[in-house]
Amino acid sequence: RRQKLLCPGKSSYQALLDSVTLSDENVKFQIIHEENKVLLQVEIYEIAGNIFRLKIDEASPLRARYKVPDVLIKEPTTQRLFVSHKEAGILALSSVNGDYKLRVTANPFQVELQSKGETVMSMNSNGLLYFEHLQPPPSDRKPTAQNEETASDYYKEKQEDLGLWQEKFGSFLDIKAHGPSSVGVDFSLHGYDHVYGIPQHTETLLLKNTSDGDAYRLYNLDIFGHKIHDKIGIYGSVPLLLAHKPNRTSGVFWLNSSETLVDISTKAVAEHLSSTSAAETAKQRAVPVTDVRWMSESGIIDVFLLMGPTAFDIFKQFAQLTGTQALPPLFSLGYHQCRWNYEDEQDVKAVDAGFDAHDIPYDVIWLDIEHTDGKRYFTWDKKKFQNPRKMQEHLKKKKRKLVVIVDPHIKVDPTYTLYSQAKEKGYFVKDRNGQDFEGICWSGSSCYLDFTNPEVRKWYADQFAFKTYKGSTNILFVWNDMNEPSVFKGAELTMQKDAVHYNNWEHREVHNLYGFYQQMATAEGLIRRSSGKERPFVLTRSFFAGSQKYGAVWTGDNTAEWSYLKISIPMLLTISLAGISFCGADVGGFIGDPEPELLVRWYQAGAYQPFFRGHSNMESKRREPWLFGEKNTQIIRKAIRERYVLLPYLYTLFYRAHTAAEPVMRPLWVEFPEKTETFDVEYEYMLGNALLVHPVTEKQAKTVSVLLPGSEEIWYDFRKFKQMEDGSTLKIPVTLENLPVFQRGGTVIPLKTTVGKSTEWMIDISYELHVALDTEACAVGELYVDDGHSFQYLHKKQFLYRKFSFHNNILTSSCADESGQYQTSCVVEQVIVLGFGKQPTFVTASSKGGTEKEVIFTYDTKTSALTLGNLALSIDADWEICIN
Ligand code: MIG
Repeated sequence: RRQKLLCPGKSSYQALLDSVTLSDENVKFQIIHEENKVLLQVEIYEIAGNIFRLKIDEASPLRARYKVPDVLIKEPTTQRLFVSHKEAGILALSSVNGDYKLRVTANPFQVELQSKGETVMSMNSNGLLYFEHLQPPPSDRKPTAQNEETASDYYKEKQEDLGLWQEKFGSFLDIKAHGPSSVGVDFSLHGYDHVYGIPQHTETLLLKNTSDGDAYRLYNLDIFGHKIHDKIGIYGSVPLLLAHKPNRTSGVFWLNSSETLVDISTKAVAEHLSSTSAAETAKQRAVPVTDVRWMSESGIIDVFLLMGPTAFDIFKQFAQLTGTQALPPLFSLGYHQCRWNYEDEQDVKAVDAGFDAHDIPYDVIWLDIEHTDGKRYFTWDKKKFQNPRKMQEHLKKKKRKLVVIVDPHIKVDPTYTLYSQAKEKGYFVKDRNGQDFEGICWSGSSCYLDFTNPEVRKWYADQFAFKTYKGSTNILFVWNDMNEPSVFKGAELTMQKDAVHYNNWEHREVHNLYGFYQQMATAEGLIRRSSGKERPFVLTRSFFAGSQKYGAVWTGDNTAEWSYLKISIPMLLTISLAGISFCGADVGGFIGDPEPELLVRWYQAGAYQPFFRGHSNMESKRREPWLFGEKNTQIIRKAIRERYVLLPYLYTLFYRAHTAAEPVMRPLWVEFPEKTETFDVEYEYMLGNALLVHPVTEKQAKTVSVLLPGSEEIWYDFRKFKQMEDGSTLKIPVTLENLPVFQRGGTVIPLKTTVGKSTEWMIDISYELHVALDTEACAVGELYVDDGHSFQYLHKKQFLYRKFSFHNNILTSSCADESGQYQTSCVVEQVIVLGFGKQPTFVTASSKGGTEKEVIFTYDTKTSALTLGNLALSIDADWEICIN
């Protein structure tokens, strides 16, 4: 509210350019507010890799302000900025290579960032910088005799209106120990009218103008039955915004973990021309500008300007700061079967057997909160789960895994070791009076572990040791829920902002980081229980920038309605753009009961999304895939099997996400950055660079309109292999059986030739390559293989990274990374070349150093698909197939 009182106009801040100091690290100067005369320190950094960082803090604050720790993976490497020009009121800085210019204007204070002469962004150009300096609490102020009364009256009034020192939220009173401390500023993104990112909202991919409504809110909340098309924050947040135009993508990363609002407005302005002769002025065009105003309740201004210039550069830049996606264990890319709750050991066994009986592959069965002894996490319900180890041994024999839920609230119960230990060690978040904060959650009266404390995280991680976590085995993995944190009977069902964490920071400062820290500690615990050998799998509901390092996220409690299936696509794309590739939505919809058609459609969509889990609420009817009649079972089986066949491609994409920060699931515009018609497409997407997926999200759809972008592209039906007609938007007929998926010409997709009961049953199954030719009759693709579960790929370089390329009618398999080695007897059994011009006369295959052999082939003249069979070419060897 206080930030919002400030309207666009001339800023009251002035830069004191006499105070400029330059070092290898940064450029520093002070700015002053005209009225309150408080000095702020500005620091500008250039970070290697086309990133600029701008920090604004008080020059001498009453006490230190919160600076988000642990999100940046390291202190960024800075480069020296140079003063390229100085005149009265202007400081012009230049990057080492001269590509970037920063122009600081003194009065009013503004910063403009240019790349090779093009103004890309500016800061405070609307004058919305507003930085509340810390003040002594009112009682400490020494009123002078004359102003005593008026001052306190004034104070009271202001206070009530604007919540300076305390605020009421329903029956909850938030006492702000350190008073007002909000920060905010505006950025103008020049030439942009498409902006994306800042998850998590149930909103469109393209961010909307907020001028006549609510701002996008970043405040992690557990909102049961949340609505669609709402800008209220749910569960997780990543304060990264991307802006895109045909020749450039930029990013703004606002590193602040307190409640944050983002206002967006796009307008057209006259093109900014440096020389303004009459002739040129006449030529001026209207160009768009998007203004993005960030406002946070607390902390400092610490913002990273990611200069791209491509979307893939932005992903790399963000990953350079916050890390890349953890490489998931292969099993976690399989299908997950969850429910609140699988009741007991018999139920688990029966569901597990059901998958075999119905010939449906799956990897993981999940246990929700009811598996515990009275919601005491790390324990088991003694009646329902009498022998959890035995149950896990059973699953292990079937080469499957178990995931159990571990929430952050700890039941107040002195006989519960976790509680009594944490209590004794002082590991809980405190209330404003210094007592352990008590809230209500699943376990009744509960305390909340203070994960912001590194010692608590270490202790928590130790709880996952096999010896400590009774009944756990090495096939047990973890799910962190309720970690916004969710506090029943708390303001907005979360923790009071005046609760107190480690080092005396108020909850308001760290709120959006709470879930991030729990997942960090959990992942650490799973790594440590295996003495550093095994990759963890941890699913979290709440997240922040950097959560990708620790595992997967899901979109929380969606509803079993068509509109939620539909919105899950832009929601997952947005999360993916924000660095978190491993994401998914509850298949079927958590709340309610999907009609069978919706369930089927959801399985088909989920099979082509990064994290694939069926889940349902306690009140929902049972929903195992075989409960909806033979026909639906068969279609769901087919969808899940397609997922398993696709795993080599998906795993390779995750390797790219892990090593090169490329999102697994990506909006079309990322792959087709110059095709403006893709910029707002959100109901279809690319899986890697090769597959275009268009889930069916309409009831009883007979056709779907699919945009196949790029006039110079060739697209193929992924299953029928035939080339699609030209023309960018096609009406594709659909039946319940099929989900429209297309392979892009110029790509090679590695698949498995068949499926097994789970990923572990599939290790030795041979591969199949789908080589889709482009207009030049070329294609390239990759395959990444390792043991699928350990860190040996990292420590011992035990992996295979292969490259396939098709050129001049020769398909070659070569090594894409000589540093990796991995023993496997797996072979490529079959190759299908899509869009092959004519029936070949003969085909030969030869391994490097081996003999040439003739290859059996079939050619389909209708589809132009050439199938090469019985190849038996090792995946770890170099070979060639020549088609004559
Ligand atoms: O408020 O643990 O989003 O997946 O099944 C409900 C029970 C608490 C919310 C999660 C949901 C989970 C449920 N939890």
